[in-house]
Order: sequence, then C-alpha cells, then structure tokens
Amino acid sequence: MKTLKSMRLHIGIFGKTNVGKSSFLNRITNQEVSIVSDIAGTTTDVVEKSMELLPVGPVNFLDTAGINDSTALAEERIDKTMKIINRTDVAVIICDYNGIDDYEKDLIKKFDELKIPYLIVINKQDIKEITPQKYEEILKQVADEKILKTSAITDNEIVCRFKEKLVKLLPDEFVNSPKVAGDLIPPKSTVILVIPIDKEAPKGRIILPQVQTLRDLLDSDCLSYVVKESELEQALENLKEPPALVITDSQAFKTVSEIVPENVPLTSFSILFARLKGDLSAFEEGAKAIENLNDGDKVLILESCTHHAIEDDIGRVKIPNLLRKKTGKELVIENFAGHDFPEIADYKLIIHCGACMTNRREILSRIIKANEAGIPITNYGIAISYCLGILPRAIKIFK
Ligand SMILES: Nc1nc2c(ncn2[C@@H]2O[C@H](COP(=O)(O)OP(=O)(O)OP(=O)(O)O)[C@@H](O)[C@H]2O)c(=O)[nH]1
Ligand code: SF4
Ligand SMILES: [Mg+2]
Repeated sequence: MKTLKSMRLHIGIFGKTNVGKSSFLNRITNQEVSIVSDIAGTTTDVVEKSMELLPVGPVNFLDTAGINDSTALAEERIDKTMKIINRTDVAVIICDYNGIDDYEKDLIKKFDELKIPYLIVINKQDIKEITPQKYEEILKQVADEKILKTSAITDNEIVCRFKEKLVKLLPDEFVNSPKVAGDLIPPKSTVILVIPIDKEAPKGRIILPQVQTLRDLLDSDCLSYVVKESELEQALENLKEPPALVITDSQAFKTVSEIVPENVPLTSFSILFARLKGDLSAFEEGAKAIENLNDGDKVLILESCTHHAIEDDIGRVKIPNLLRKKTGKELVIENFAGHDFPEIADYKLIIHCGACMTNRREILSRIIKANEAGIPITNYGIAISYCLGILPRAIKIFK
C-alpha cells in the first residue's frame, strides 16, 4: 500500500450500464468495493480501488459510471468518460451477451488512438451465451486473445483468467522494471558486492547478473565496492560508515552473513534477479512447499531455454541435491526446458530457472498458470536461499 498511486497501473473499467462492471471489480478484488444492483446507473461517480494484484504488482482499479444513452452523439458519450480514459493505462471494456455496438466501438477507437491496451470482457455468460454472429462482430474489432468470456457471478476461475489476459497486455515499462538494485537504496549510497572467485567462476570475467547489478548501481549514482568474501571484513573496516547494502553470491551467503552486522541489509544477486525476472512474493510463498514435500513427490525444474547441461548443472545436479538434503525425502525430480508450458498437474512444486534468456512477462504468465492449477512455484534463487536457511534475511530489504 506504500506504492504511490501514480506508480500503480491504472486499470479502467468501461461499459454500458448494468453490464456488470462493478460485479466484475468486486470479484477481481474479492471485496465489496462497488455497489452492485440491477438498477441501471448504480455507479454514478468513479470508484477507485488500489490493490496488489499478484503477480502483476500494484494496481489501481477505476470503476466508471456506465452510459445508457445510446442516442447521444459519439463525442458526447466519450466526453463523459474521457476524464477516466486520461488516467487509464489498461482498459477493460465490459459488455454482456448482447455484444457490442457503436458505444463500445467508439471506446475501442479511442483506445487505439491513444495506444491504451484493452480487453473486452463478455459478461453474464451464465444467463445467456453470446451468439456466434455477435462474437464475430467483436472479432472484427479485436483479436481473440483480447476477449474474455465469463460470468462475474459463476466463473470460479475469473481472477486467473483475467490476470492471464492482462499480463499479455501490460505496457512493457510496467512489466520489465529497469532497476536491479538501485531502487532499494538512496542515490550516493555505498554498496558492497561480494563476488567469490572460486573454481566455478568463469575464467577472466564476471558473470552477467553481477555486471548488470554493477551497471545499475552506477546508473543510480551509487558507490560500489567489489570484493571477494576473504576481503569483506577489511572492506567494512575501510568504510567510514556501514554500507547501505551488501549483495553477495548466494553460495557465499552463510560466510558473508556472519561478517556483515545484522543491522546492515544483505541480499544476494539471485534474489535481486528473482524480483527482476519474476515475483518475489509469489516465489517466497511457493518455496514454503519445500517443507511439505514427501517421499515420491514429483518436483518440476522448469527452464526457459535449452542449454548444454554442464557437469555440475544447477537445475540437474545442484538444486536436486539441495532439495534432497533439506527435505531428507526420496523426491522424483524432473526437468523441462523451452518456451512451451508443460502439463503440470502431477507436480507438488515447480522450481523455475533464473530466466536470464527470457522476459518477466513470460515468467508472470507461468506463475499465473501454476497458481490456476494450484501448484506452488518458486525459482532457483529463492529455492537455494530457502534450502540454505538464508531467505528471511535476504528478502528483508524488500519488505
Ligand atoms: N447472472 C449474472 N448477473 C450478473 C453478472 N454480472 C452482473 N450481474 C448482475 O447485473 C446487475 C448489474 O450489475 P452491476 O455490477 O451493478 O453493473 P454495472 O455495470 O456496474 O452497472 P452501473 O453501475 O449501473 O453502470 C446486478 O444485478 C448484478 O448482480 C453475471 O455475470 N451474471
Ligand atoms: S537461467 Fe537462463 S540459461 Fe538457464 S535455463 Fe533459464 S533462461 Fe536458460
Ligand atoms: Mg456499477
């Protein structure tokens, strides 16, 4: 709730009176935010509701007053909603089994002009299904993937189905936050980066997530101090004041956490990237399922790309070993790689890769699909931290 309203994604809900705009909002937020009634024109002023729509992020819904007067001129009709349109990042146009007419078409035209992404929700499908002819009429305006047929009253999967469609429409700058760590601390802060140079470190270079973090801190006017864990104590002594943040490779977390005073925020590169390429809260929640794994339970290691498995491969060797050690159970651990989404019903847990070769949008879609199927999902960085017992301290700075 600390996110400023201006930083939230504004989702405007539009449509004629009585089509179920307020009912839709209430179902998505799972609250009686807006008054619902069968009297047309129930919502007279815009109703706003801020919430955390996981894993999408902080959003602000705008439930608008429906317009009934189909005789009014197009400009007049649009004028009434224009104030809300101007605040809308993503629009939801709701209609019912009667489909769309000039009113919705004018809205679509306006959204296209203003480059506002939108979704058409065909509501009240429990009362009457929209006819193929009327559906065709909508298809002339928008692609199939932007249409959601539902019932705000009886569709139990409405929230997941809406989020799945929404993630595909979200503006890029909202989905792919450009910040790795620079938003966690004020500009000019001192940050220590701990990069172990062991036999796993690539010869003569520093791996991409570490380089990206360093670049991000430079962009944020921070002062970065890069050391191995063996020089960390001396680095802390050299500083006049404690650093604002210490970021370490998760393999060295235990050693580093013993050196860094408890009052200095500490996290790992993999946690920063779990946030950048996924959703920390969803992954943290998913990791809790590790505790409940039993003999014979199936765990899916889901990777976004097919890469050559190396000897000590993280998804095939390291994480399976950590999981077995942590749980002490005989787990059945399977791997799946690629952009397709596999059948997941049999699994008790999904552990997603760090997603360095894909974007956050794909990972958010996968989180939603897993949620829909009721399967916990976490990722490499969070699962490793959880197994090593370092998760609570590593995510404290994000709380
Ligand atoms: N059966 C059924 N009834 C619905 C559905 N959605 C909404 N309703 C009913 O339709 C009526 C109007 O719903 P509202 O949510 O108030 O509609 P609105 O679009 O917000 O209406 P205004 O605020 O007047 O513009 C209410 O009686 C709802 O219970 C649905 O999917 N199925
Ligand atoms: S972490 Fe990167 S390289 Fe590894 S499977 Fe995922 S996308 Fe591919
Ligand atoms: Mg209403």
